[in-house]
Amino acid sequence: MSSLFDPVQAGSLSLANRIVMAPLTRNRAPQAVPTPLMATYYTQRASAGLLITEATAISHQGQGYADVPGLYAPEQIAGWQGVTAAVHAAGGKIVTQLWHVGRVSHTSLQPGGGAPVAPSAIAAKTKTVLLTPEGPTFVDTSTPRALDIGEIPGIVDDYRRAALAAIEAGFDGVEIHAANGYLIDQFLKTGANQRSDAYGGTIDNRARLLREVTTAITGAIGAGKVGIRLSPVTPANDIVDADPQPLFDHVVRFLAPLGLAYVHIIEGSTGGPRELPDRPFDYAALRAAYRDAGGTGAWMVNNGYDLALAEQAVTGGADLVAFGRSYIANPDLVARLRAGGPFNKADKNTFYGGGEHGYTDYPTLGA
Ligand code: 8OZ
Repeated sequence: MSSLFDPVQAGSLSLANRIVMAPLTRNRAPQAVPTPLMATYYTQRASAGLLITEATAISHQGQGYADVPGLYAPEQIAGWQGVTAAVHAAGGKIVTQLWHVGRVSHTSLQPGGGAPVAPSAIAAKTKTVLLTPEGPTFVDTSTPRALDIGEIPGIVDDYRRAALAAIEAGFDGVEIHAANGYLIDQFLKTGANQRSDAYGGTIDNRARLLREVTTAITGAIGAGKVGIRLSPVTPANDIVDADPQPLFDHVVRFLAPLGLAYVHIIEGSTGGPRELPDRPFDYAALRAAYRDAGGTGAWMVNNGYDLALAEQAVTGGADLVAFGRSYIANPDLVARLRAGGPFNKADKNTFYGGGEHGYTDYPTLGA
């Protein structure tokens, strides 16, 4: 029987164990350029089977928060090269999470101070983070404008170019961020998508952007280097779908034959409850649909896992378990899980923005 500490193959990625550092937004990349401090942070965590970077904007338009990194300009690629080289020197594997926020943005972060873009002109009742001299400040997101259908090929191409930039930057692969109420999830779900063209209405139409982005990226860098993150029922960023089970059944049946490295599922409410009474979802059925359709990628689960729950998931057939807040506070999480603890507690006050404190100064075992 597999254990959390056994090696596993995920597409072209040979991973030393099944413990994954989940993508975590930390807002420490001024001008969207990754820094040497970020290289230190990721390298401290390189004993994970896989590191997934914080969400990384594929374009200026795709950015929705202050000081999150990008992957569309030469200086950003150079910054990421510093990160990947250091992680690889420490024996780690690292993919980057490709991100377009869609409507979850603010005019002050958009090119020319324009409105954020979305499937439909419906504002998300959610906040974004701007950094002020007083520190991180949460503000309402701006009302978006609906994308013209003629703009969508350009966005798909931004994803493709960002995937190529990721390879140039030395990443082992990419994760498509199709979760948490950002652009791809906005297209998928009825709460944000009221289009009447080929990108709205039916499940097939609402999943079109996801299919186009995935196809463009796998065509550019090879499916074995590509993972995707989905969150069928999270209410994060004010997203909702009227009937998520058939929607995500469609999505995983599309993904199955592609030969992806992995499918990454957020169970329940991102960073919150794993079960939502008003949003039931059958994750076992979702995995069965993926396998039934021939999907051979690793199945990665996430949200609120501790050691016992993670071991239980792996025993039950999950291939990888992603840890978020535990990875903020425990750079040596693999060693701590092996030892059965103890675990440092993450300090919420230093999640978003700032410097070394609460970032690279969490102690390792025995330190
Ligand atoms: C927390 C703060 C800002 C962004 C996500 C990228 O939820 C995020 C995010 C999380 O996927």
